[in-house]
Amino acid sequence: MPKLFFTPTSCGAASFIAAHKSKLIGTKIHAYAVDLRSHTVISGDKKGEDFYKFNPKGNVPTIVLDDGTVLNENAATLQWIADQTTDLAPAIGSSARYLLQAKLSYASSELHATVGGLFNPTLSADVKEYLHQKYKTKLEFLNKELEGKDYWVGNSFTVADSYLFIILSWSGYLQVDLAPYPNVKNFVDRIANLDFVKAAQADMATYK
Ligand SMILES: N[C@@H](CCC(=O)N[C@@H](CS)C(=O)NCC(=O)O)C(=O)O
Repeated sequence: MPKLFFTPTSCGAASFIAAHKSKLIGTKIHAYAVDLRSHTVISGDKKGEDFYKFNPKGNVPTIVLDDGTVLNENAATLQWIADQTTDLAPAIGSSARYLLQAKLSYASSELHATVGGLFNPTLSADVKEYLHQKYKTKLEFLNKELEGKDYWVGNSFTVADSYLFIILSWSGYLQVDLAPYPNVKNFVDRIANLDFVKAAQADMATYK
């Protein structure tokens, strides 16, 4: 069975939440929690193993397919998960599917890269301020994009929502107030309150 390596609050959680929603965890995907400080697997039959053994980059999400292929990068892992089922992404080849790919690329290369940088405790004040300003610009853009919308692409939850939700959920930890961006704040609150998201988060907490 393919293996998904994740942590409950990092971007790896986006893959877990999507896979859990579609009941893939335990049926088509075996999930393993990782400690990203020590790069060690901390759950299941791989507990205690060096995570670099599975992914030389040492980051999550990682999916190891049955043929040994190591899939990294949210844009790829999330689409692989979406393609194991029918309810997490628009059909392959449709305009909406390309839109989803564009959103995943934006989330990864622009949003995640900006917000992720703010977790570095050694940032100089200048760089920190630069990244905060950059994040504000992205939030202003997203606030317009999400106006009148429940989901980022189309009318139902997709893997793009899972990824966007996780990245935005780091705002509290980084002391970035989302109140000035009401459509963004409503998006985060709405996704956080979906039953299947709460169920996935509760399940992730049991992996130890
Ligand atoms: N470029 C990757 C970034 C993935 C990434 O930054 N993962 C973080 C967690 S959010 C991680 O595993 N960091 C630990 C490490 O790199 O050692 C993507 O777009 O998916």
